[in-house]
Amino acid sequence: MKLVMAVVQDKDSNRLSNALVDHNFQATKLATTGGFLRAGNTTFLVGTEDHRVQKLLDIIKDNCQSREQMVAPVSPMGGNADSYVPYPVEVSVGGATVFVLPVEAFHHF
Ligand code: 2BA
Repeated sequence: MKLVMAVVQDKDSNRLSNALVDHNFQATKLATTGGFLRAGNTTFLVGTEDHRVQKLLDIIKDNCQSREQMVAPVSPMGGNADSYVPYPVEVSVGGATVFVLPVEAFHHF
């Protein structure tokens, strides 16, 4: 068994939830925050059998798109002014950042 953790953009979260239900994957959604943009994103936890992992990755890939996002400059107050970028920078976010972890035990009481 594997635990798949997928960080996706909030905009894709409902579509992905629906697709997972349609394909009989059980998931838990966590409201999370990206460490770089400090904006909300959604992390899905999905436990599944090894032979269904590829199908799950395909569903995530099909339902999460990559988007350009502007990063507003953050004041260097008290920090290092050398790395301060005084203008907005565009970064490409997503579609999804996915981790696949082995599961040692699974209990459903
Ligand atoms: P954030 O940390 O808010 O990052 C948003 C986007 O900003 C990233 O998109 C990437 O394009 C850019 N970015 C992140 N750190 C950067 C840096 N130090 N310098 C320049 N650009 C940077 P994604 O790579 O698609 O990541 C989307 C979200 O997935 C991340 O949101 C974070 O919540 C999660 N994530 C990505 N890689 C991760 C990792 N190795 N471990 C845990 N979470 C991760």
